[in-house]
Parts: sequence; C-alpha cells; structure tokens
Amino acid sequence: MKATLRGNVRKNVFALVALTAIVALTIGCTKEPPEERKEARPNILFIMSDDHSERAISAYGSTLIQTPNIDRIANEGVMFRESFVANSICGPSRAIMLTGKHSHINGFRNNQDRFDGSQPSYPQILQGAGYTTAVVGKWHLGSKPVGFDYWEILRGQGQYYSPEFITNIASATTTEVAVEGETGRVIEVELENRYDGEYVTTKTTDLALNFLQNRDEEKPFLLIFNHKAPHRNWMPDVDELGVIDTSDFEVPDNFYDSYAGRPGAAAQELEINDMYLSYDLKLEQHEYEGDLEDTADGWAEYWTNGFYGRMSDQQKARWDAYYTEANKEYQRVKHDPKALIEWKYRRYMHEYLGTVHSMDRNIGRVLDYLDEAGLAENTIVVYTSDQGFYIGEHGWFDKRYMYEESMRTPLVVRYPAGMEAGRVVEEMVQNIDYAPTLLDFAGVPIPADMQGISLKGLMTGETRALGRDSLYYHYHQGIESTHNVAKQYGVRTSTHKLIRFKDVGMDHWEMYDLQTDPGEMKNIYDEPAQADIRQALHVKLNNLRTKYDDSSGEE
Ligand code: SGN
Ligand code: CA
Repeated sequence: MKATLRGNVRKNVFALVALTAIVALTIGCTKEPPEERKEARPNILFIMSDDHSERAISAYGSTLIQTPNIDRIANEGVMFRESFVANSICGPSRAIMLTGKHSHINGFRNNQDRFDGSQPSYPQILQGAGYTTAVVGKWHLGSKPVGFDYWEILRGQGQYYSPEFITNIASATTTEVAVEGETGRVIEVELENRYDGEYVTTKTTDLALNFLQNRDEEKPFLLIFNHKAPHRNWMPDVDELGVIDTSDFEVPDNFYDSYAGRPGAAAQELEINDMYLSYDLKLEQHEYEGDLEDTADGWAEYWTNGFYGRMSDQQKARWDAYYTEANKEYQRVKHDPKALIEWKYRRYMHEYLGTVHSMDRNIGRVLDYLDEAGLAENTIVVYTSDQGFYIGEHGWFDKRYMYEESMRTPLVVRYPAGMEAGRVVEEMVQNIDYAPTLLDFAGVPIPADMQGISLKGLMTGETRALGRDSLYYHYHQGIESTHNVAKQYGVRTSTHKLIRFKDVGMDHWEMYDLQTDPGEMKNIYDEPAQADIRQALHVKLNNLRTKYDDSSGEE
C-alpha cells in the first residue's frame, strides 16, 4: 500500500535518505586504485532492453526494421552471433548478469523472487574499485539496487506513459511515498518521481544523459541504462505511430505450428491468439464489443484508468487519430479466422517494432553525447536484452522457452580504445559471462566463484575460443505462472539441443538438430538413428549440472 507522507515525518525521512545517499557516494570513493591503473580504466555504458528479439535488429539481418544506432555499436565494435541467456525471464536474467552466476546459485529463480543485493555483483565490485556506478530504467528485482551511487528505477515493470521512478537521490520533483506493511505500519519510505505526460524511453534516456553530464569526471563510470521497451504491452511513442509500416508483413514460416510431437510446446498460453484485444492490440471496447469473448473482464476499465488513461490529452488525441483509422481494418477481417490472426500479427508487429524504433533513436542520443563529450574512445558500450522474444515464430509472443528465439539474446559491444571495429564472434556465449567480462576490462580481479567466463579475449582478438562446447539452461518459473510454460532444463551445443520438460503433470524430453531443423519443429529424441547423439547430450547435460552445482528440477 502507498500513501504520501506529510509534515515532520516527511522532513526527517527526507534528511535520512539524503544522508544515506551521501554516505553511499562517499563509500564509492574509498578504495582508489593506483594512478597508472586509473588512467587506463574504461568507462562502461551497459544498455539493456527488455524482450528484444535479434530478429528485430538490422545488424542481425532483420527484414522487419532498421535499427541504425544499435547497428552502429555492432559495426564499430564486436557482434556476437551466438549469444544466449541461461534462464529466459526478466528478473532472473538480470540477476544472472549482475552476479555472473546461474539462478539456482544467485537465488533469484522466478520473477516473484527478491534479489539478495548483499551478494557480490559486478557493479558493487566496480564501485569498490573506484567507479561511479549508476542504474536508470527497468530494474525489476524486488529489492533496491545495491552497489550504485545513483539509481532511478521504474516501479515494478514500469509504465510506457507518465512513468513512475523511485530513486535514492531526491530532486525538485521528488515526493515521498510511504510503503505500509501488512499490519498497516510504515515499513519503508520511497523517493518517487512521476513524470506526467512523458514517454518512458525518452525519460529513461534523459536520466542517463543527466547522469553522464553531471558525473564526477575524476572517476570512471559504470552506467546501466535499462529500457522498458519493447516489453508488453508495447505502447509506441505517439510521435512514432505508423512509422513502421507492417501492412505487407508475412507471418513467419512456422507461424501455424500444431506443436505435434512436442508436448512442452503445446502446453502454453503465449499464442498471438491469446492476446487481449484492448491491452495488447489497442482496440477500443466499442470496436470489439459483441464480436469476441477473449478480452478479459476489467480491461475496459483498465483502458480508461490504466495504460491509455496515463496519457496527456494531447497524447490521447494523437493516439486516437491514428488508431481510429487503423482499427477499421479489424472490422473488415474479424469474421475470417485466418485474416484475423494475421491482422493480429501485423498489429503486434506495429506495436512491438514501434517501441524498438523509439529505443534505437534514443540510444542514438546517448551515442552522440559520448562523441560530443569525447568519451566514445574510452567507453565500453554494450547493447543486449534481458532475453530474446517470439515475434510470431510458432505463433507466439513472450519468451521462457529454451527454444532458440527466446534463449538467444542480442549482444554487441563497442570499445574503440580496446578493440577493432567489425569483428563478428561465432563462439557461443551466455549472460553468465557479462559480469566477469566487465570486471576483466576494468582490470579488477574476477571472483573465483563466478560461473561465467570473461569474453575480453574474444573481443580483442587475443583468443578465438572459450573452451566451452555447450551451454546450460534452466527455467524454473513453471506451468502454474503466467503463460503456462513448463519448467525445463537442458543443454545446447553448436549443433544440437536437449531439453527436459519437468513440471506438474509433465515429464518428457525433446531433442533438436539445429543444423537441419533451426525452427525446432521436429522432436528427434526417440529416433533410433539419434541414439549416439542423444547419449552424448545426456552426458554433457549431467556434466553441466555437476559443474554448475544444480540438482534442482528433478523433483
Ligand atoms: C508481465 C506480462 C507477461 C510477461 C511477464 C514477464 N503481462 O506479467 O506477458 O511474460 O510480465 O515479463 S502484462 O499483462 O503485465 O503485460 S518479464 O520481462 O518481466 O519477465
Ligand atoms: Ca524481459
């Protein structure tokens, strides 16, 4: 529960929080490394989006959208073509990146968990080594950021319009919000900024630029710049409605998937047909009323007071002007199931790619600033996503599965002072590797218990291989949570994948040959001709479970 505090309590709490912020800043200054190392240390700008498929980035060959600014990072630096996550869901993926450890070790397995910020993380280690550390935008880890001099993060999932951020450093726009526990007692006071009439991607970028412009120039910085986009419910910036013309988009080859022979794939609720007509597909109640039953109760009210209701009158006018016209097509297709589902796909792509378009443009603003400020040369710029996403493959949206589109995640890195432009890495890498890599570049020792491997050598060209022939994956959240995707774990090599789906009422194996079947449409687990490969994959999986110390998921 939230309430606004008044009077003295407010002043005292304000003073306390301000003091805490100053203490935090001071702690960041304590352990300075020697002068010569300080000189060489790169700045780090870590840009992460939420749910961005590689198929929506032109550097990765997208035929759907141009992303010139993300492409710039790739072209001026290194592009990882085989980049994966270890658990394809938001909070867990972020916890993996911060700690360099799989979910069962860092303790954050599901979005409902609370991240234990007292454990070592790379920002905390960099802060201790003399970096100024900051995070702006999406956080979604339940607990507050630890190891950051400045943070300003979205509440929960965050909102596209009039977003609310909470922060550790008050400004003129800050109000205090009391958080009450179950008994109604105030257990915490949060500093909140609500940016009425603003668009989340632009605002998050403003916060990033503000941090860069006002930072302590004597110290190197780590800035984690996390976008909400292109997360559901995909609300484009009103300035960019219609910018992506999806009218001639064809559905992906495996859009009409029957999931035959793949019970793991069949048991889900993330088909484009499962989307809400209002919240996801932007039809107003009067446009769909009486046609279909698949928009849940309460969405009409949520439209008015929720996502649409958060826009300014001016924004609403621009929104209405676009959708009133565009939604007419729905009336033409609604009685033809095939035309209707393909309309839904094209509408989904308009929304999703619209949010990507704005994000790419805003990333350009920050890259331009690095140029203007003379920071580009000595700043490592990373672009990645918390995981991949389905944009119509198998007829889906969302993620969670170990199948390619959601296990993959984009990864491009630029560092002019430390690596050549235009390198493409084909070696498989994983998000457990990010923390050790960034520490390595900063010249800080990598804790021995981090499970990832530094990718620095692959980026500088000093090494060609990591000596790792397979990746481990474990999705813990389970069939009983949103979208009904079963718990699963498995192994991926450069040619094959073995997955065990083990959840309530389900225990079966799937195996894919990624060379002959990149769309993972044919489960070859039971084929006699595959016995040797199957056996070899089982051995690899067992070895990985031992190596990473994971015995969970059998129960
Ligand atoms: C919300 C979304 C889901 C999404 C999860 C997790 N529903 O619950 O579609 O899978 O977040 O996403 S919504 O109605 O709230 O949009 S994650 O990126 O945070 O893991
Ligand atoms: Ca996500």
